[in-house]
Amino acid sequence: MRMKFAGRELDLSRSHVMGIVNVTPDSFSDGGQYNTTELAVQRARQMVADGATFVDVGGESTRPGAAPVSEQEELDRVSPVVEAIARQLDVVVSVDTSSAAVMREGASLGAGLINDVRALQREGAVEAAVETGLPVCLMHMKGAPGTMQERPEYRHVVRDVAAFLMDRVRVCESAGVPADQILLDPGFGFGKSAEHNFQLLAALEQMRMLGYPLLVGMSRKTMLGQVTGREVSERLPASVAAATISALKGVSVIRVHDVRETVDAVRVVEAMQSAAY
Ligand code: 9MG
Repeated sequence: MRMKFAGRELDLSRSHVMGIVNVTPDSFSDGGQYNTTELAVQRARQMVADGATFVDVGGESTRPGAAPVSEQEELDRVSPVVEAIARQLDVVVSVDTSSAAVMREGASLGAGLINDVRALQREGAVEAAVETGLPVCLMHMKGAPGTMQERPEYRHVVRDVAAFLMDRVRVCESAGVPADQILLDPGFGFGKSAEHNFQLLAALEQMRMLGYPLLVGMSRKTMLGQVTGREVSERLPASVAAATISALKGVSVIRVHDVRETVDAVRVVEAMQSAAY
C-alpha cells in the first residue's frame, strides 16, 4: 500500500504521525504574519525532529462556534506557512482546507496532500483536487461545524459513515481522482456523540475493509474528555491511548498535537507487530 505525496512515496501499511499546525489567530498570539509564519515553521521543525511524517496546516478552525473565515483570509494565513515548511523541511505538507483556491495554491507551493473535512463537497473542490494531482483525505462530518454537536443521530453510525464515504469516493473517482490517491477518515468528533465516536473507534478494522487507507484524528478531542473527565490540557495520555488503538487497528495516518509521545507509541506497536509469530 504505497502512495505518492508530491514526489515522496510512503508505505501506508505502516502508521505515520501527522502533526497539527493551526494557523488561526488563537493558535499564535503574536503581532503579525511574519511572526506567525516563523512560529508555525518552528513548531513544524520540532514535529519533524520528533518523527512526524506529515504536518497538517490549517487556517480555518472547525471547532463548534468558530467564526467563519473568508477564502482570502485563509489563503493569507496558510500560503506562507505551506511554502516555508515545504521549502525548509523534509516532511509531507498536508493542507487542511475545503476551499478550491486554497487547494490549488497549496499544491503550487509544495503541499503533498489535501485534507478536507468536507470531503470535497464545496463547489469546485473536486475539480481543484483533480487538477492538483495530489492525494486527498475525505472525512465524514454530519452537519456543519457550528451546529454539528447538537444531538447528532444515525440509524447505524458505522454503516452510515461508511456509506457516506463510499458515496464521496464514487463521486471523486468519477471526476478523475485515482483510487490509489484516496484516504478515508470517519471524522471523530464531527457530528458524533461519545457513543458514536467509540463505536467508530471499535469499527476501524471494518472501515479498513472499505479498501482505502485511513487517517484519523482524536488528539485532545471532547470524546476523550467525556470518558476521562479531563480538560483539554490534560488529555495527552488519553490521546496517546487513542493513537495506540488506531495503530493497532491498521490506521495509516494519525493526526495529533503531541508528535513525540505518539511516535513512541506507534514504535511500540510496530515492534510488537514485527516480533509477532
Ligand atoms: C482538520 N481536522 C480536525 N480534526 C480532523 C480529523 O479528525 N480528521 C481530519 N482529516 N482532519 C481534521
